[in-house]
Amino acid sequence: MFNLLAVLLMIFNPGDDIVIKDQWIRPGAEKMATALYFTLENNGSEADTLYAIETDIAKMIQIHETYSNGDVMGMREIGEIIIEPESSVKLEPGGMHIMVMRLKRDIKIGDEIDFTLYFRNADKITITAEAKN
Ligand SMILES: [Cu+2]
Repeated sequence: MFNLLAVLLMIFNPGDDIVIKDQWIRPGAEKMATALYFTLENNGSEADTLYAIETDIAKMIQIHETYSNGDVMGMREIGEIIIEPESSVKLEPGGMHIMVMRLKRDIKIGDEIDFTLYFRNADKITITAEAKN
């Protein structure tokens, strides 16, 4: 019975298929915007999707990508990030990032800011990002 339970837990526990690492946030000023970066690792056998992020530090938060169209560079909102099985996705300057907008207070170098990331399969994962340049 206990063995069966253990097996069921192994099958149904979302576990640590999704790992978030190397998270950091740029410093920013109250009412302005800044960006959060991290690497998403999917060690599971199914794709997962990051679809929302929450934080107490900002009034608005979006998943962004950077694009170039001829000479024009810009960024735009993408609704979600899909992480294929056995692969990783890196959010970095000049690429995908989490846009943290309308800050409620200044973020200074060394500050540690909490974020909650929501995934379709892995449910929610909380991370702490240190502010640095
Ligand atoms: Cu952006």
